[in-house]
Amino acid sequence: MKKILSVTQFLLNGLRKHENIRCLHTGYISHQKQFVLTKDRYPHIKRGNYTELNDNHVKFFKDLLGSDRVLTDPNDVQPYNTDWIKMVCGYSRIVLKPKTTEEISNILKFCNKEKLAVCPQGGNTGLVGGSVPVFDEIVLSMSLMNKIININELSGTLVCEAGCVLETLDQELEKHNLMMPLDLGAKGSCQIGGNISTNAGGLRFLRYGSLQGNVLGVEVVLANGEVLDCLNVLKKDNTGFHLRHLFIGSEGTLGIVTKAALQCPPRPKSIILAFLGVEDFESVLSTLKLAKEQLSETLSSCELIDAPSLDAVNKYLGIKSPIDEFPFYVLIETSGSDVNHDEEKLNVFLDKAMTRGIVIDGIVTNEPSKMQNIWQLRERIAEALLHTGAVYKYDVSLPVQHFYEIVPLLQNELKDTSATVVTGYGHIGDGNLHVNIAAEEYDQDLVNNVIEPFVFKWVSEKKGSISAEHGIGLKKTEFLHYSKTPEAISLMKKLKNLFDPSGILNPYKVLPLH
Ligand code: FAD
Ligand code: 2HG
Ligand code: ZN
Repeated sequence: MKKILSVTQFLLNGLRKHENIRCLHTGYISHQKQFVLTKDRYPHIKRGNYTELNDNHVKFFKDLLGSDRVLTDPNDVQPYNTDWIKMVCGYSRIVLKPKTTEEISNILKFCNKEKLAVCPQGGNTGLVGGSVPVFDEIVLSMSLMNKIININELSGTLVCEAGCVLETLDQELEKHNLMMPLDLGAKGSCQIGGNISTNAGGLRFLRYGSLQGNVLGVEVVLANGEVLDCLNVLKKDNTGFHLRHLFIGSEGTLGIVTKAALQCPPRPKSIILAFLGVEDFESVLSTLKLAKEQLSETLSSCELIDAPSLDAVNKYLGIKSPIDEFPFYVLIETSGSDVNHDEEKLNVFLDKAMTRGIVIDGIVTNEPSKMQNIWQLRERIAEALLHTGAVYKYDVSLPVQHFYEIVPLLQNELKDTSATVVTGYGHIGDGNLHVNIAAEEYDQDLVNNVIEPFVFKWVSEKKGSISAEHGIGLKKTEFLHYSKTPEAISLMKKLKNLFDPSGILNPYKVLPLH
């Protein structure tokens, strides 16, 4: 058995390597980065009173899973310690890769008894620092829990293990003329268990609604190892408390999602995509309103891209816009069962939008490869902005009339600082704005003293939410009070204590420290 290294030895071994920024579409982009450990970046967070990993613990895990599913080599463990945007970095020394619910149950029973902290990890595409350890928590990787259990064409339901990758599930469902009720830029890496644990929104929320609505049932392993079977596949079931909802969006703090049942809509036979250029934000709002009125049941997505976001995709990924430059671009997708009917509706919408001068230019296509190219302009903004060096991300819900106001305000507020670009884009059809602030280097003082006080105060004054879809994770725990009352936070803490009295599941995440 390999000896457990000291923290310093471990860090040196693991972090010495060149780091790669994970690229969801094209593999890996080589990009050397300086690591800062979370414990140094957030010094106010203190390690909890958890047991440190020792050789006996490692032996137990190896006996349970076999040596090949227990990673302890620092080079193997390192990718699990760092998040997708390379802003948080723990120093876990071990990654466990269970294949069954029973193995997870035995792992948690043991960890609970030994008071070993655990960080559940899916595809590690989370954007709020929830998916990686803060200190030396054991990483519980769900990647090998990747079996599809059942697809029922008649009822339109899917039952699968939590580690299935979203895109793989969608590809399998396609064979049955069904689709996943959610889609997001990270689909090639994120897992359904991670999606459920973050209650991910995405690009078709407007049409299919939230995972709270689409997840029919879950199987969960609780902190003490108990298996909670709520793997219902019925669409209607009002038998008391809806326990599954507690695990949807609780970011691995209440239990490990091991299996899930989802309702899956029929795959549309006709999809049409329009990419439109508009002159000002007023016209963006008018486009959205008109699209809802005219396209009604066929509208399946309405997304906003501002000029700085499109510039970043062009500059860093070399993807060109198919139309001239505009301050804003609106992407409208329709899906239905009859291409003539859908086209007719879209033509009426476009005709009205152009005649009224709301939309100035645009292209429309139903060719799959062209649609894919256009989607890349939207889906790869997050990836493009990573090339700037450092990105501060805010994911807010706002009343739609205030949707973009914060972007010019921030551009002004940050004009004499190290921030180089402030962009706003996102799911305008759902009132969910992504504000991304890019800089060459990360500056914690700028974040603590300028950006966060400004963003969170402004959003709460406008009665928005400080997290529309990415969650609270590690990064927003101290701002939860902007979106939840003291009574709600107190009840959340009581629930956490009920489910996980030793606090071993994803500590330091979601709930405020005090
Ligand atoms: P991870 O990142 O591994 O984990 C996320 C959280 O869930 C962590 O707290 C982790 O501990 C917990 N967790 C993971 N698996 C389990 C499990 N089985 N049981 C219990 N807890 C678990 N989010 C959106 O909502 N909408 C978007 O449009 C969107 N687009 C994105 C685009 C890109 C390019 C990227 C990088 C991210 C995007 N995200 C988006 C953010 C992210 O939340 C989602 O990618 C996804 O839901 C996370 O899934 P994951 O498997 O990667 O989970
Ligand atoms: C998206 O909609 C994702 O592209 C990522 O939610 C947003 O990186 C971001 O801020
Ligand atoms: Zn999003």
